[in-house]
Amino acid sequence: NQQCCEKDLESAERTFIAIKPDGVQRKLIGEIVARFEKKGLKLVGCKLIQPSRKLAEKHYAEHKGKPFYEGLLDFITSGPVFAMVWEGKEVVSTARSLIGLTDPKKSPMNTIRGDFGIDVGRNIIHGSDSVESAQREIGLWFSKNELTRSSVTIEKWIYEN
Ligand code: IDP
Repeated sequence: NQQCCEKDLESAERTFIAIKPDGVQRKLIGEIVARFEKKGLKLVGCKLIQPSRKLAEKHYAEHKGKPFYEGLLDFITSGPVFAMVWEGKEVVSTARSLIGLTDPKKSPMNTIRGDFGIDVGRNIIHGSDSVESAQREIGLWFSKNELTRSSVTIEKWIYEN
């Protein structure tokens, strides 16, 4: 019924995913979006955006002071990023499984980084590492009116309850 679905939409877990400039330049947007869709996750917002230095600094604030920090900011601001918000049951950890490990060389095959990356500084994609980070990052990259709310009729074929 309507009430139950409205409540489900309010509480559904969301994560922030960004295809980094290397993934965009290498034409991997379609391949990556396909993997998330086929897993059963729901896309609730997306845009191609070249982030400002300020946005990149906020996004990667936890890494400030690390040796790779400045290079990471140069890289993430170097071209368009395909920013997305995905929704689903335990979507934060599910998305991290699809993405793989930080270092593509150590990341298993059949993960996005394992299949498409070699260097840690060119690892194709970002995914929030916790529900709290996801909320913070979604707020940084998207305004509320850029995100959609809809129930998808195939959900009963993906989730048991
Ligand atoms: P994550 O993206 O898998 O969550 P984090 O440790 O949060 O990994 O690091 C953020 C990003 O910083 C990585 O995705 C990678 O692009 C970059 N990075 C992390 N460690 C290194 C490094 O040792 N050298 C170069 N870049 C790094």
